[in-house]
Amino acid sequence: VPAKMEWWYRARFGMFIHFGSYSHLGHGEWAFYNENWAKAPYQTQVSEPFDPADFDAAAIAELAANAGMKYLVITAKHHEGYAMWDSDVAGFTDTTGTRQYNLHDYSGHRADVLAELKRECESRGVRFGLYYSIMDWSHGSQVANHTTNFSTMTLAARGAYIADMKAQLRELLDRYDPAVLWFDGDWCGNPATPTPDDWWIERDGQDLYDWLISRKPDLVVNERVKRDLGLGDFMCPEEKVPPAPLERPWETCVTMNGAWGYNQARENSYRSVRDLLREYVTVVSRDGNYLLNVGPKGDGTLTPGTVNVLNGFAAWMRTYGDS
Ligand code: JFZ
Repeated sequence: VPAKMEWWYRARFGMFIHFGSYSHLGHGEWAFYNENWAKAPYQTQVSEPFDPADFDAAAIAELAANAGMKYLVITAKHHEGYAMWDSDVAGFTDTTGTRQYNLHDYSGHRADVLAELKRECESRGVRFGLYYSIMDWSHGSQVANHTTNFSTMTLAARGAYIADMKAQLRELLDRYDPAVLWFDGDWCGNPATPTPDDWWIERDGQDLYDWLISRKPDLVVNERVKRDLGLGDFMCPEEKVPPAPLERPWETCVTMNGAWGYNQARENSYRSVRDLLREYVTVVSRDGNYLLNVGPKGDGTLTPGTVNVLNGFAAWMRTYGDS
């Protein structure tokens, strides 16, 4: 693997965290979409009460480190567009256009949870990464049909959106210096029958990757910087374990209980520690990385099921893991 990925390749095991203003709804990270996001008052009803007052970065980092996780990727922004940092990029306001749609300006939460978590991770030798959704249901260019449908955007609208997105990514790189940027949310509905006009899909993905690397040469980026085109530094099959090593470095991301964002209905559906450990060992035996997801509740606390799994990995690692 390229020199910049040596640490990532040896790490093998990371923690994924889906945490955002959807978390206090308890319906997973697509709660906004399912609750008909386009209704403006909805945003106020839903995001206002989000207050991760009990988010304990040290406790989370400690559980990750003890479980043998060598890196962590947390949602800086998921599809609904709520930024988990104090973003100043004008284009990302709430649907009424009056406030920046983020943890600081919209919900009035003072703490910088991403900075806290980065500090607690790195002091324990756990590298810090960020998930960023290319789709943003709050951005003016998309809120109408609350999905990124680049194929229906005008060239000007797409250019403006990409400029806003790069401005937010610049904030994340400058303020949190992430080791990994994990993208999702496609550039469009991937037009079913691409036309010669769709040449831009690949160009924008490659352009974004090149722009990121020019700013941070050792940044590790997943292929979903533009999905299915083999871009980025590693492949990310989701909830799937390939039968054999893949042609490029790869990482599979999995949930403990079928939910990425906290979903109250899945609280009795955790996979056993044994099952998850077997999957972890299988992934590593096929030369892959294993990104195991945690979905904190709205107040920032972890569920008992989550803590049980992480402690189970820690017990196994004490016996079989490498230091
Ligand atoms: C995406 C998100 O929509 C989801 O909310 C979560 O963040 C997950 C990690 O990523 O969901 C996907 C993305 C890609 C595939 C499936 C679900 N895929 O390629 O099969």
